[in-house]
Amino acid sequence: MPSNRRPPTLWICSAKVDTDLTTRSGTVTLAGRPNVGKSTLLNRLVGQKISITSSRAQTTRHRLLGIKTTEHAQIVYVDTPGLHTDNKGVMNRYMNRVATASLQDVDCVVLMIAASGWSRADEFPLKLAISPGIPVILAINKIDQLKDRARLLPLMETSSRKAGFAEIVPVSARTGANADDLEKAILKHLPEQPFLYPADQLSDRGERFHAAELIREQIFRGFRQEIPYVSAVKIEQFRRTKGALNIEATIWVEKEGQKPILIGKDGQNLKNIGSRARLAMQKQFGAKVHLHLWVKVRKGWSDSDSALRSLGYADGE
Ligand SMILES: Nc1nc2c(ncn2[C@@H]2O[C@H](COP(=O)(O)OP(=O)(O)OP(=O)(O)O)[C@@H](O)[C@H]2O)c(=O)[nH]1
Ligand SMILES: [Mg+2]
Repeated sequence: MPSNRRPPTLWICSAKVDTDLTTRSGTVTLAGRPNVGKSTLLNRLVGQKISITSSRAQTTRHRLLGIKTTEHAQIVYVDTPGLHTDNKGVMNRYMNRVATASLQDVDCVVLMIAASGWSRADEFPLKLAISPGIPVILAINKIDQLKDRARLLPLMETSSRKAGFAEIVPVSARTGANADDLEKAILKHLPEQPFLYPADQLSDRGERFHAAELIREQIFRGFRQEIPYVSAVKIEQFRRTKGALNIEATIWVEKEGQKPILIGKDGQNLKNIGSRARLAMQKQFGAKVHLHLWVKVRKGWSDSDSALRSLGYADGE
């Protein structure tokens, strides 16, 4: 009599799952004071421009993922706002909250200082980064700026006495020197598990977010004084037509008097921001971009919880 019982194929399936488990993956937060090079390092480690950078402190305002996937490993890097103790405004508190929350529930933290040495501003991030159970790698960044390489060894020794770092790795985010060593050090701390994100995913943010950030990057790079800190960008429209992207954005400032500074004589400053941001977008999105910018005033937006939320600065973002 024919049996309708299936052959026991279950063990074959199980063997396949076991092979998948030979991949490593995990989440790694890049933390440190403002301007130490976190976003530059994230872009370097991922090998793509994900996060905006500038020579001005407090460029990054959001938590942002940059995902590096190879055949056997996936490292999910978390870029964070620079941790700082000057906590006067609602925006500053928001940024510190985002950065502090990003230190929890991760597999590893990379705390960054500059090769010029420990400064007072590094103490606050150090205190927050050191938590029991999560390995902290110290990355000493900007070693390309060191005139005397002999100063690196004493700095590494002083650093090893500061805290129980899992490893101390000198690196240059700008030139890429030792970036591979840092990646190897990080990989040791990631668990063997399947990938957390699809292998072709680079970031957790969509194109609208990156478009707003690329405009903000030009504001940070183009102005010296207060303008970057009183500006927020909101994408009003993001439409794809016949292979081109049509993007409309508002740059919000806090006071009437800031508008003419941002716009410039004959609109030249705004034109520069627009054309540079447009080129950066074309590179990042791989499509032709038409960009229209407006400047508007929203009084004291950076000190208002509700204004911050409506401009995309909400907890968990
Ligand atoms: N010479 C040198 N400059 C670097 C290096 N890494 C970053 N920088 C520069 O340092 C400045 C700050 O870099 P960011 O990556 O924006 O710094 P950040 O830590 O993300 O700053 P916040 O977002 O403000 O917290 C930029 O001008 C970078 O080009 C490096 O390895 N060497
Ligand atoms: Mg940054």
